[in-house]
Amino acid sequence: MQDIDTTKPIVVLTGAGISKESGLDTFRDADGIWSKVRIEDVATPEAFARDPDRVQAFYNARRQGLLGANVAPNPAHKALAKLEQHWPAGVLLVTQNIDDLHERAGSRFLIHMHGELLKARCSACGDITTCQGDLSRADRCIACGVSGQVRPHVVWFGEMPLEMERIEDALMACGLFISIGTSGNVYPAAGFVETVRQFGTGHSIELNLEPSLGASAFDDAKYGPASEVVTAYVDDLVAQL
Ligand code: BV8
Repeated sequence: MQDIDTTKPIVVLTGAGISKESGLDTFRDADGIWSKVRIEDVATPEAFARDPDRVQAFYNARRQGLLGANVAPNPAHKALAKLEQHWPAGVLLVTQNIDDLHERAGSRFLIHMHGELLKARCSACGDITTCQGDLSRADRCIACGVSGQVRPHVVWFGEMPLEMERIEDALMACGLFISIGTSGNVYPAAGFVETVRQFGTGHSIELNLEPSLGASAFDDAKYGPASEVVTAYVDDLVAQL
């Protein structure tokens, strides 16, 4: 176990792989979401302008799936909440995921850089509200009263991810960068490890089912299901304190 500077904060990046054992599909595994529907048809602003009903239906189905009885945080989500409680210099959890499993597991210092499935946003006034039901073009914004402009509060391809400046500052200041359950396909998240290497001083490790596209950029790696690998790694980190 590499000695990690316990006086510096940790930055964690998660992707769809951490939620797989909770029953949520990933994107690029063989049975993943993008094997069933095209990004261009459901996850771009152009798709929403062209066919809003189809895009709303895609996110409505995922929202109801997330709220289903059999979807709950797994040991990997819980291990990250435990790390946040114990690490003296703090943990910033940056997730590409739009589910709320990190919150349900107890993580508090969290950035959803690609938005949140359980929130809606008005394109007319920017108002953000919680959303547990279905969205449709008939919805009217409660803040500005405009209808037909309420969309999922989700970052689509071609849109700027959220809180990038705060994330980059944290990457440069951290003593440890942990990337979990992400294939390294999607930027700018896939470039975070390079930010740490070039501008930071942190040790970087990938915890994944298999090597990601960016595997060679990491100082270290452990492969296996997140519920096992993340739990074991967090236990080792906390044992150093
Ligand atoms: C932007 C929300 C610019 C929607 C998503 C270079 C630089 C900058 C941009 C680009 C660039 N090159 C290309 C781009 C454009 C694009 C991009 O990256 N395209 C890719 C496809 C090439 N990026 C963008 O458009 C981004 N925006 O750059 O804006 C800009 C600048 C100025 C002004 C305006 C704009 C926005 C990207 C965000 C898109 N939204 N999600 C939704 O969820 O529906 S991305 C989507 O992919 C999800 O968020 C997902 O999380 C994310 C990444 O996927 P992963 O999480 O990695 O999931 P994946 O299935 O791929 O992998 C799962 C991994 O888990 C696998 O490795 C697997 O082995 C592992 N695993 C499986 N089971 C387990 C496991 N691991 C552990 N345990 C297990 N049990």
